[in-house]
Amino acid sequence: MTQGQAESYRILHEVDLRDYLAGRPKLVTVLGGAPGDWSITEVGDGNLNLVFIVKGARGGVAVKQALPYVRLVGESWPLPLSRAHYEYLALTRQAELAPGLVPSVLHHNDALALTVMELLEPHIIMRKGLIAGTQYPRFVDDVTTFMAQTLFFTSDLALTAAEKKEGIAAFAGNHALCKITEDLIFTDPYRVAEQNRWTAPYLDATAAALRDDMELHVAISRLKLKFMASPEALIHGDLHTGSIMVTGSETRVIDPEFAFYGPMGFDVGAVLANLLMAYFASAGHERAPGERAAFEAWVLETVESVWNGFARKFLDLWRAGATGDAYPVSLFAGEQGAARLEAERQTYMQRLFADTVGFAAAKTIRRIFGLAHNIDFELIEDPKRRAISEARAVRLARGMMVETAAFPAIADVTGAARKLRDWQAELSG
Ligand code: SR1
Ligand code: MG
Repeated sequence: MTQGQAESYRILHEVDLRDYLAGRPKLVTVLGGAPGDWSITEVGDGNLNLVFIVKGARGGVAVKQALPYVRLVGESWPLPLSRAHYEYLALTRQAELAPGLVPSVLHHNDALALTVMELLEPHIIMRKGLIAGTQYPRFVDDVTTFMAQTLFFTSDLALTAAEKKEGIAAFAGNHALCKITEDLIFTDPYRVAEQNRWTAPYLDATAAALRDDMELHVAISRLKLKFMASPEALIHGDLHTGSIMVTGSETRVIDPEFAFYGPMGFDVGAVLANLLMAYFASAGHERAPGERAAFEAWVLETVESVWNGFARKFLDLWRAGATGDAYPVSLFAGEQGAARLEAERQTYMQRLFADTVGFAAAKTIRRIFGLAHNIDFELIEDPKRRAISEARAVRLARGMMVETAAFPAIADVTGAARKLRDWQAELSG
Protein backbone atom coordinates (compact mmCIF):
# COMPACT_ATOMS: atom_id res chain seq x y z
CA MET A 1 0.00 0.00 0.00
CA THR A 2 2.68 2.51 0.98
CA GLN A 3 5.02 3.29 -1.88
CA GLY A 4 7.30 5.94 -3.27
CA GLN A 5 9.34 6.50 -0.10
CA ALA A 6 12.29 7.57 -2.27
CA GLU A 7 10.16 10.19 -3.99
CA SER A 8 10.49 13.77 -2.80
CA TYR A 9 7.56 15.94 -1.84
CA ARG A 10 5.97 18.25 -4.37
CA ILE A 11 2.52 19.76 -4.50
CA LEU A 12 0.57 17.78 -7.09
CA HIS A 13 -1.38 19.96 -9.45
CA GLU A 14 -3.91 18.48 -11.86
CA VAL A 15 -1.44 17.38 -14.56
CA ASP A 16 1.00 15.77 -12.09
CA LEU A 17 -1.83 14.07 -10.27
CA ARG A 18 -3.22 12.57 -13.48
CA ASP A 19 0.26 11.18 -14.32
CA TYR A 20 0.75 9.93 -10.79
CA LEU A 21 -2.56 8.06 -10.70
CA ALA A 22 -2.07 6.75 -14.25
CA GLY A 23 1.15 5.10 -13.00
CA ARG A 24 -0.73 3.05 -10.36
CA PRO A 25 -2.40 0.06 -12.05
CA LYS A 26 -4.76 -0.60 -9.14
CA LEU A 27 -6.08 2.96 -9.25
CA VAL A 28 -6.31 2.88 -13.06
CA THR A 29 -8.60 -0.14 -12.69
CA VAL A 30 -10.77 1.59 -10.11
CA LEU A 31 -11.13 4.69 -12.28
CA GLY A 32 -11.47 2.96 -15.66
CA GLY A 33 -11.20 4.49 -19.13
CA ALA A 34 -8.29 6.53 -20.45
CA PRO A 35 -6.38 8.72 -17.94
CA GLY A 36 -6.73 11.67 -20.32
CA ASP A 37 -10.50 11.45 -19.93
CA TRP A 38 -10.54 11.47 -16.12
CA SER A 39 -12.07 14.57 -14.55
CA ILE A 40 -10.03 16.05 -11.73
CA THR A 41 -11.48 18.73 -9.48
CA GLU A 42 -9.96 20.29 -6.38
CA VAL A 43 -12.75 20.49 -3.82
CA GLY A 44 -10.92 21.02 -0.51
CA ASP A 45 -12.84 23.41 1.71
CA GLY A 46 -11.13 22.44 4.97
CA ASN A 47 -8.50 24.46 6.77
CA LEU A 48 -5.38 22.44 5.98
CA ASN A 49 -5.16 20.32 2.81
CA LEU A 50 -5.79 19.83 -0.88
CA VAL A 51 -8.59 17.41 -1.76
CA PHE A 52 -9.24 16.25 -5.31
CA ILE A 53 -12.19 14.29 -6.67
CA VAL A 54 -11.09 12.17 -9.62
CA LYS A 55 -13.67 10.44 -11.81
CA GLY A 56 -13.13 7.95 -14.59
CA ALA A 57 -15.34 5.82 -16.82
CA ARG A 58 -15.79 3.14 -14.12
CA GLY A 59 -15.51 4.89 -10.78
CA GLY A 60 -14.03 7.66 -8.69
CA VAL A 61 -11.53 8.28 -5.92
CA ALA A 62 -10.82 11.06 -3.44
CA VAL A 63 -7.20 12.20 -3.20
CA LYS A 64 -6.00 14.13 -0.18
CA GLN A 65 -2.59 15.79 -0.10
CA ALA A 66 -1.18 17.64 2.89
CA LEU A 67 0.33 21.06 2.18
CA PRO A 68 3.48 22.11 4.05
CA TYR A 69 1.51 24.94 5.61
CA VAL A 70 -1.95 25.73 7.00
CA ARG A 71 -4.14 26.32 3.95
CA LEU A 72 -6.49 28.65 5.83
CA VAL A 73 -3.67 31.05 6.72
CA GLY A 74 -1.00 30.47 4.07
CA GLU A 75 2.74 29.79 3.87
CA SER A 76 3.44 31.99 6.88
CA TRP A 77 2.18 29.11 9.07
CA PRO A 78 4.24 26.00 8.26
CA LEU A 79 2.85 22.62 9.28
CA PRO A 80 4.57 19.22 9.08
CA LEU A 81 3.61 16.93 6.22
CA SER A 82 3.86 14.02 8.67
CA ARG A 83 0.23 14.64 9.58
CA ALA A 84 -0.68 12.66 6.43
CA HIS A 85 1.20 9.68 7.88
CA TYR A 86 -0.70 9.90 11.18
CA GLU A 87 -3.98 10.26 9.35
CA TYR A 88 -3.21 7.14 7.33
CA LEU A 89 -2.23 5.23 10.50
CA ALA A 90 -5.43 6.31 12.23
CA LEU A 91 -7.64 5.48 9.25
CA THR A 92 -6.10 2.02 9.06
CA ARG A 93 -6.61 1.36 12.77
CA GLN A 94 -10.14 2.78 12.76
CA ALA A 95 -11.05 0.60 9.77
CA GLU A 96 -10.06 -2.48 11.82
CA LEU A 97 -11.97 -1.33 14.89
CA ALA A 98 -15.06 0.19 13.26
CA PRO A 99 -15.42 -1.52 9.86
CA GLY A 100 -17.52 0.32 7.32
CA LEU A 101 -17.50 3.58 9.26
CA VAL A 102 -14.39 5.16 7.69
CA PRO A 103 -13.45 5.54 4.02
CA SER A 104 -11.27 2.72 2.65
CA VAL A 105 -7.72 3.67 1.80
CA LEU A 106 -6.70 2.60 -1.71
CA HIS A 107 -3.18 4.00 -1.73
CA HIS A 108 -0.85 6.02 0.48
CA ASN A 109 2.47 7.74 -0.21
CA ASP A 110 4.23 9.08 2.87
CA ALA A 111 6.80 11.13 0.93
CA LEU A 112 4.12 12.95 -1.03
CA ALA A 113 1.87 13.17 2.07
CA LEU A 114 -0.84 11.80 -0.19
CA THR A 115 -3.69 9.37 0.43
CA VAL A 116 -6.12 8.00 -2.14
CA MET A 117 -9.46 6.88 -0.73
CA GLU A 118 -12.72 5.51 -1.99
CA LEU A 119 -15.00 8.27 -3.25
CA LEU A 120 -17.91 8.71 -0.87
CA GLU A 121 -20.91 9.37 -3.09
CA PRO A 122 -23.62 10.61 -2.66
CA HIS A 123 -22.48 11.39 0.88
CA ILE A 124 -22.32 15.01 1.97
CA ILE A 125 -20.55 16.72 4.84
CA MET A 126 -22.96 16.37 7.76
CA ARG A 127 -22.57 20.02 8.80
CA LYS A 128 -24.01 21.11 5.43
CA GLY A 129 -26.97 18.76 5.84
CA LEU A 130 -27.65 20.09 9.34
CA ILE A 131 -27.63 23.67 8.07
CA ALA A 132 -30.23 22.62 5.49
CA GLY A 133 -32.31 21.13 8.32
CA THR A 134 -31.89 17.49 7.32
CA GLN A 135 -32.28 14.67 9.86
CA TYR A 136 -30.00 11.64 9.67
CA PRO A 137 -31.59 8.45 11.03
CA ARG A 138 -28.39 6.31 10.91
CA PHE A 139 -26.17 8.84 12.57
CA VAL A 140 -26.63 7.97 16.25
CA ASP A 141 -26.07 4.25 15.86
CA ASP A 142 -23.07 4.71 13.57
CA VAL A 143 -21.25 7.47 15.42
CA THR A 144 -21.75 5.76 18.80
CA THR A 145 -20.41 2.50 17.37
CA PHE A 146 -17.43 4.37 15.91
CA MET A 147 -16.60 6.08 19.20
CA ALA A 148 -17.24 3.09 21.47
CA GLN A 149 -15.20 0.71 19.32
CA THR A 150 -12.25 3.01 18.58
CA LEU A 151 -12.00 4.40 22.11
CA PHE A 152 -12.58 1.21 24.08
CA PHE A 153 -10.27 -1.01 22.02
CA THR A 154 -7.35 1.44 22.16
CA SER A 155 -7.68 2.03 25.91
CA ASP A 156 -6.08 0.30 28.89
CA LEU A 157 -9.37 -1.54 29.38
CA ALA A 158 -8.67 -3.54 26.21
CA LEU A 159 -4.90 -3.35 25.64
CA THR A 160 -1.98 -4.64 27.63
CA ALA A 161 0.25 -1.95 29.09
CA ALA A 162 2.90 -2.72 26.45
CA GLU A 163 0.45 -2.50 23.54
CA LYS A 164 -0.94 0.75 24.86
CA LYS A 165 2.51 2.32 25.18
CA GLU A 166 3.39 1.21 21.63
CA GLY A 167 0.22 2.93 20.47
CA ILE A 168 1.06 6.14 22.29
CA ALA A 169 4.55 6.08 20.78
CA ALA A 170 3.24 5.52 17.25
CA PHE A 171 1.26 8.78 17.40
CA ALA A 172 3.54 10.82 19.69
CA GLY A 173 5.12 12.62 16.72
CA ASN A 174 1.82 14.24 15.78
CA HIS A 175 2.49 16.98 18.32
CA ALA A 176 2.30 19.87 15.84
CA LEU A 177 -1.38 19.06 15.28
CA CYS A 178 -1.93 18.78 19.04
CA LYS A 179 -0.29 22.19 19.42
CA ILE A 180 -2.88 23.69 17.05
CA THR A 181 -5.60 22.37 19.34
CA GLU A 182 -3.75 23.49 22.48
CA ASP A 183 -3.48 27.04 21.11
CA LEU A 184 -6.66 27.51 19.10
CA ILE A 185 -9.08 25.73 21.42
CA PHE A 186 -7.59 25.93 24.88
CA THR A 187 -5.74 29.26 24.91
CA ASP A 188 -6.37 31.91 22.25
CA PRO A 189 -10.12 32.53 22.70
CA TYR A 190 -9.40 33.54 26.32
CA ARG A 191 -6.66 36.10 25.59
CA VAL A 192 -5.83 38.76 23.05
CA ALA A 193 -4.61 36.84 20.00
CA GLU A 194 -4.09 38.23 16.53
CA GLN A 195 -6.05 35.48 14.83
CA ASN A 196 -9.14 35.66 17.04
CA ARG A 197 -12.32 36.96 15.47
CA TRP A 198 -15.98 37.15 16.39
CA THR A 199 -19.21 38.72 15.20
CA ALA A 200 -18.34 42.35 15.90
CA PRO A 201 -19.50 44.65 17.25
CA TYR A 202 -22.31 42.56 18.74
CA LEU A 203 -20.10 40.15 20.67
CA ASP A 204 -17.35 42.65 21.62
CA ALA A 205 -18.40 42.75 25.28
CA THR A 206 -18.72 38.95 25.45
CA ALA A 207 -15.23 38.54 23.97
CA ALA A 208 -13.83 41.01 26.52
CA ALA A 209 -15.64 39.20 29.33
CA LEU A 210 -14.03 35.88 28.32
CA ARG A 211 -10.62 37.51 28.64
CA ASP A 212 -11.34 38.65 32.22
CA ASP A 213 -13.22 35.60 33.47
CA MET A 214 -10.82 33.88 35.89
CA GLU A 215 -13.26 31.06 36.69
CA LEU A 216 -13.35 30.29 32.99
CA HIS A 217 -9.55 30.56 32.71
CA VAL A 218 -9.15 27.98 35.47
CA ALA A 219 -11.70 25.68 33.84
CA ILE A 220 -10.19 25.90 30.34
CA SER A 221 -6.68 25.41 31.77
CA ARG A 222 -7.80 22.23 33.55
CA LEU A 223 -9.24 20.97 30.28
CA LYS A 224 -6.05 21.89 28.43
CA LEU A 225 -3.99 19.92 30.93
CA LYS A 226 -6.35 16.97 30.54
CA PHE A 227 -5.95 17.17 26.77
CA MET A 228 -2.16 17.29 27.05
CA ALA A 229 -1.65 14.72 29.79
CA SER A 230 -4.32 12.00 29.46
CA PRO A 231 -3.40 9.41 26.85
CA GLU A 232 -6.55 7.37 27.46
CA ALA A 233 -7.18 6.10 23.94
CA LEU A 234 -6.52 6.75 20.25
CA ILE A 235 -8.81 9.69 19.64
CA HIS A 236 -9.85 11.12 16.27
CA GLY A 237 -8.93 14.54 17.58
CA ASP A 238 -11.19 16.66 15.33
CA LEU A 239 -14.54 14.89 15.40
CA HIS A 240 -16.82 17.73 14.38
CA THR A 241 -19.70 17.48 11.92
CA GLY A 242 -17.37 18.64 9.12
CA SER A 243 -15.40 15.41 9.68
CA ILE A 244 -18.46 13.23 9.16
CA MET A 245 -20.01 12.36 5.80
CA VAL A 246 -23.55 11.10 5.65
CA THR A 247 -26.46 9.91 3.56
CA GLY A 248 -29.83 8.85 4.95
CA SER A 249 -28.47 5.33 5.34
CA GLU A 250 -24.69 5.64 5.84
CA THR A 251 -22.19 7.46 8.03
CA ARG A 252 -18.43 7.74 7.51
CA VAL A 253 -15.94 9.45 9.76
CA ILE A 254 -13.18 11.17 7.78
CA ASP A 255 -10.08 13.32 8.34
CA PRO A 256 -8.37 11.91 11.47
CA GLU A 257 -5.16 13.91 10.95
CA PHE A 258 -5.34 15.24 14.54
CA ALA A 259 -5.31 11.67 15.90
CA PHE A 260 -3.19 10.89 18.97
CA TYR A 261 -3.59 9.19 22.33
CA GLY A 262 -5.66 11.67 24.29
CA PRO A 263 -8.75 11.96 26.48
CA MET A 264 -11.83 10.14 25.20
CA GLY A 265 -14.14 12.98 26.21
CA PHE A 266 -12.50 15.20 23.60
CA ASP A 267 -14.05 13.14 20.77
CA VAL A 268 -17.44 12.66 22.41
CA GLY A 269 -17.54 16.33 23.40
CA ALA A 270 -16.72 17.37 19.82
CA VAL A 271 -19.76 15.52 18.48
CA LEU A 272 -22.07 16.95 21.14
CA ALA A 273 -20.73 20.51 20.76
CA ASN A 274 -21.26 20.50 17.02
CA LEU A 275 -24.81 19.21 17.38
CA LEU A 276 -25.53 21.88 19.98
CA MET A 277 -24.11 24.56 17.68
CA ALA A 278 -26.32 23.23 14.86
CA TYR A 279 -29.25 23.60 17.29
CA PHE A 280 -28.46 27.21 18.20
CA ALA A 281 -27.64 28.14 14.59
CA SER A 282 -30.97 26.74 13.43
CA ALA A 283 -32.92 29.80 14.68
CA GLY A 284 -30.72 31.93 12.42
CA HIS A 285 -31.56 29.80 9.38
CA GLU A 286 -35.35 29.73 9.78
CA ARG A 287 -37.36 31.81 7.32
CA ALA A 288 -40.51 31.70 9.43
CA PRO A 289 -40.84 31.23 13.19
CA GLY A 290 -41.09 27.56 14.15
CA GLU A 291 -40.27 26.37 10.62
CA ARG A 292 -37.40 24.19 11.87
CA ALA A 293 -38.98 23.07 15.16
CA ALA A 294 -39.07 19.36 14.21
CA PHE A 295 -35.44 19.48 13.12
CA GLU A 296 -34.40 21.23 16.32
CA ALA A 297 -36.24 18.65 18.45
CA TRP A 298 -34.43 15.92 16.51
CA VAL A 299 -31.05 17.58 17.15
CA LEU A 300 -31.61 17.65 20.90
CA GLU A 301 -32.88 14.05 20.90
CA THR A 302 -29.73 13.20 18.95
CA VAL A 303 -27.52 14.88 21.55
CA GLU A 304 -29.12 12.70 24.23
CA SER A 305 -28.96 9.53 22.14
CA VAL A 306 -25.30 10.07 21.22
CA TRP A 307 -24.23 10.18 24.85
CA ASN A 308 -26.63 7.44 25.99
CA GLY A 309 -25.80 5.17 23.04
CA PHE A 310 -22.06 5.69 23.40
CA ALA A 311 -22.14 5.04 27.16
CA ARG A 312 -24.23 1.86 26.71
CA LYS A 313 -21.98 0.46 23.96
CA PHE A 314 -18.78 1.34 25.80
CA LEU A 315 -20.04 -0.30 29.01
CA ASP A 316 -21.22 -3.38 27.07
CA LEU A 317 -17.72 -3.80 25.61
CA TRP A 318 -16.17 -3.41 29.05
CA ARG A 319 -18.57 -5.94 30.63
CA ALA A 320 -18.20 -8.40 27.76
CA GLY A 321 -14.46 -8.68 27.80
CA ALA A 322 -11.94 -6.37 29.36
CA THR A 323 -8.70 -7.86 28.08
CA GLY A 324 -6.54 -4.94 29.15
CA ASP A 325 -4.21 -4.57 32.09
CA ALA A 326 -6.41 -2.01 33.87
CA TYR A 327 -8.82 -3.32 36.53
CA PRO A 328 -7.32 -6.82 36.79
CA VAL A 329 -10.04 -9.50 36.94
CA SER A 330 -8.17 -11.16 39.81
CA LEU A 331 -8.89 -8.15 42.03
CA PHE A 332 -12.65 -8.37 41.49
CA ALA A 333 -13.44 -12.01 42.15
CA GLY A 334 -16.80 -13.36 43.29
CA GLU A 335 -20.16 -11.69 43.59
CA GLN A 336 -18.88 -8.91 45.79
CA GLY A 337 -16.04 -8.15 43.38
CA ALA A 338 -18.41 -8.10 40.42
CA ALA A 339 -20.73 -5.65 42.19
CA ARG A 340 -17.85 -3.38 43.21
CA LEU A 341 -16.44 -3.39 39.66
CA GLU A 342 -19.84 -2.54 38.22
CA ALA A 343 -20.11 0.41 40.63
CA GLU A 344 -16.65 1.51 39.52
CA ARG A 345 -17.70 1.33 35.86
CA GLN A 346 -20.54 3.76 36.64
CA THR A 347 -18.08 6.09 38.40
CA TYR A 348 -15.76 5.90 35.37
CA MET A 349 -18.61 6.84 33.01
CA GLN A 350 -19.66 9.73 35.25
CA ARG A 351 -16.09 11.09 35.11
CA LEU A 352 -16.00 10.60 31.33
CA PHE A 353 -19.31 12.44 31.04
CA ALA A 354 -17.93 15.41 33.01
CA ASP A 355 -14.89 15.50 30.69
CA THR A 356 -17.23 15.35 27.70
CA VAL A 357 -19.30 18.29 28.98
CA GLY A 358 -16.17 20.40 29.55
CA PHE A 359 -14.62 19.59 26.17
CA ALA A 360 -17.94 20.25 24.40
CA ALA A 361 -17.95 23.71 25.96
CA ALA A 362 -14.37 24.37 24.86
CA LYS A 363 -15.16 23.25 21.30
CA THR A 364 -18.10 25.67 21.21
CA ILE A 365 -16.29 28.77 22.46
CA ARG A 366 -13.38 28.28 20.02
CA ARG A 367 -15.78 28.33 17.03
CA ILE A 368 -17.22 31.69 18.08
CA PHE A 369 -14.13 33.60 19.26
CA GLY A 370 -11.11 31.78 17.80
CA LEU A 371 -9.54 31.56 14.35
CA ALA A 372 -11.55 28.71 12.84
CA HIS A 373 -15.30 29.28 12.77
CA ASN A 374 -17.97 26.96 11.43
CA ILE A 375 -20.46 27.55 8.67
CA ASP A 376 -23.43 26.70 10.93
CA PHE A 377 -23.07 30.22 12.28
CA GLU A 378 -21.09 31.84 9.44
CA LEU A 379 -23.85 31.25 6.91
CA ILE A 380 -26.33 33.28 8.96
CA GLU A 381 -26.00 36.40 6.83
CA ASP A 382 -27.46 39.00 9.18
CA PRO A 383 -24.66 39.54 11.74
CA LYS A 384 -27.06 40.53 14.50
CA ARG A 385 -29.07 37.34 14.08
CA ARG A 386 -25.83 35.36 13.95
CA ALA A 387 -24.61 37.01 17.16
CA ILE A 388 -27.88 36.15 18.93
CA SER A 389 -27.46 32.45 18.04
CA GLU A 390 -23.79 32.51 19.00
CA ALA A 391 -24.47 34.26 22.31
CA ARG A 392 -26.93 31.50 23.28
CA ALA A 393 -24.33 28.84 22.52
CA VAL A 394 -21.67 30.71 24.51
CA ARG A 395 -23.97 31.14 27.51
CA LEU A 396 -24.58 27.39 27.62
CA ALA A 397 -20.89 26.64 27.04
CA ARG A 398 -19.72 28.89 29.88
CA GLY A 399 -22.08 27.14 32.28
CA MET A 400 -20.98 23.71 31.08
CA MET A 401 -17.32 24.58 31.54
CA VAL A 402 -17.43 26.42 34.85
CA GLU A 403 -20.30 24.61 36.54
CA THR A 404 -19.85 21.17 35.06
CA ALA A 405 -21.28 19.52 38.20
CA ALA A 406 -24.62 21.24 37.47
CA PHE A 407 -24.86 19.00 34.38
CA PRO A 408 -24.75 15.48 35.87
CA ALA A 409 -26.78 13.94 33.02
CA ILE A 410 -27.16 14.59 29.32
CA ALA A 411 -30.78 15.70 29.86
CA ASP A 412 -29.40 18.59 31.93
CA VAL A 413 -27.45 19.75 28.87
CA THR A 414 -30.38 19.48 26.45
CA GLY A 415 -32.75 21.01 29.03
CA ALA A 416 -30.46 24.04 29.39
CA ALA A 417 -30.10 24.32 25.59
CA ARG A 418 -33.89 24.24 25.18
CA LYS A 419 -34.31 27.03 27.74
CA LEU A 420 -31.80 29.19 25.85
CA ARG A 421 -33.46 28.66 22.43
CA ASP A 422 -35.23 32.04 22.57
CA TRP A 423 -33.01 33.86 25.06
CA GLN A 424 -32.35 37.44 23.96
CA ALA A 425 -28.76 38.34 24.76
CA GLU A 426 -27.75 41.90 25.46
CA LEU A 427 -25.50 42.66 22.52
CA SER A 428 -22.84 45.35 22.13
CA GLY A 429 -22.94 47.94 19.39
C1 SR1 B 1 -5.45 26.01 11.62
S1 SR1 B 1 -6.42 24.62 11.65
C2 SR1 B 1 -7.90 25.12 12.34
C3 SR1 B 1 -8.81 24.02 12.66
O1 SR1 B 1 -9.09 23.25 11.52
C4 SR1 B 1 -9.19 21.88 11.86
O2 SR1 B 1 -10.36 21.34 11.35
C5 SR1 B 1 -9.12 21.82 13.37
O3 SR1 B 1 -10.39 21.91 13.97
C6 SR1 B 1 -8.29 23.01 13.67
O4 SR1 B 1 -8.39 23.45 15.00
MG1 MG C 1 -10.16 18.22 9.07
